[in-house]
Amino acid sequence: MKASAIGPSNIAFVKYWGKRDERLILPFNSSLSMTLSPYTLDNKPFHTITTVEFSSRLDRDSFIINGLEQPLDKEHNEAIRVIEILKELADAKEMHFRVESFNSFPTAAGLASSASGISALTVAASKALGLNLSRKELSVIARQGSGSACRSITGGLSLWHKGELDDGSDSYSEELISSNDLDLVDIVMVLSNEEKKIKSRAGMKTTVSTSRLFRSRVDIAEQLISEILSSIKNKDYHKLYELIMKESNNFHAVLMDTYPPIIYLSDRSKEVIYKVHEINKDRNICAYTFDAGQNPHIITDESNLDKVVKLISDIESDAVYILKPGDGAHLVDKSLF
Ligand code: 2P0
Repeated sequence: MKASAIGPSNIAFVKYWGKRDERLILPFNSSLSMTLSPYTLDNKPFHTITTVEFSSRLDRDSFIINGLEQPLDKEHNEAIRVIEILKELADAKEMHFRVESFNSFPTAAGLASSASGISALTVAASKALGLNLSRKELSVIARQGSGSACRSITGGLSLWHKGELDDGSDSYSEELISSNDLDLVDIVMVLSNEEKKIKSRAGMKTTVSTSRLFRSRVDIAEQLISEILSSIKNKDYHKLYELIMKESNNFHAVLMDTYPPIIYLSDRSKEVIYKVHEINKDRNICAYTFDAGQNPHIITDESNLDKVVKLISDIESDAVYILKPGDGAHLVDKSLF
């Protein structure tokens, strides 16, 4: 009863921020993201790989990330929640687990490590327990570990339907356009490996209870998603990049409107914003978008990739990862133990 899976990261074009149900992780608004390839263009790994074993012979639960045993406390309840749900489904409550996970990109720097980690865990653990779940079912379970993880269960352009039902069964991610049919690229610039000061989970809770601007974000989300989808389908990249940048700016404005304010962008992030607008002065050929961290994702398309890479090369950064769209979390043969 052992299986391994790779979980990819994803970058949201319309972001998730704020829960209408904290326990089931049900969002106020639907969100739209691009799942990222697990390897960069120059073949560097950019994903989480996780091996899970369940056995009644194990005498305790253990959870190892990047070689370090983790305390099984509140800090890691996202993973434990997913395991508990799956054990209950498989009627395997008495079994202990061993989980080993390896993250190949900087964690907690706003690079969606919970999305890759929880999606890999959900796929590996369900297989290890002998469950044969659909993408939709896997997505509903991953969501209950960490919201954005449900979007890494599916690939390409994925829409997390916010859903209406109280039990969350209609709040899941759906792949709208497969990775092969998207010619977008994400250039991830690591300006800093520093851990963010405010975790997303706590931050979004404060936003919901204190920000007056938050409501307007929720009100425009569905409309924005359909505009972004049309611009992708029509290959109207000039429009797409404008919509992506405006959405990122709106998100960070709502963070600033949170009380006390949440400020993820650094002076260096702002330099990137100005630089991108300079690059785009005649026509938009790329967009910046920032998650809960200072590191920019520069979105462009294959025809403009070389040009954009060259134009941003004078911005100092610790690392640059160029990622195409990829598939959702999937099983692999390789095992970590
Ligand atoms: C997103 N983020 O849509 C947004 C943009 C961060 C900024 O989803 O509490 O780690 O585990 O559901 O999924 C980060 O939130 O939060 C996130 P939980 P999660 O990608």
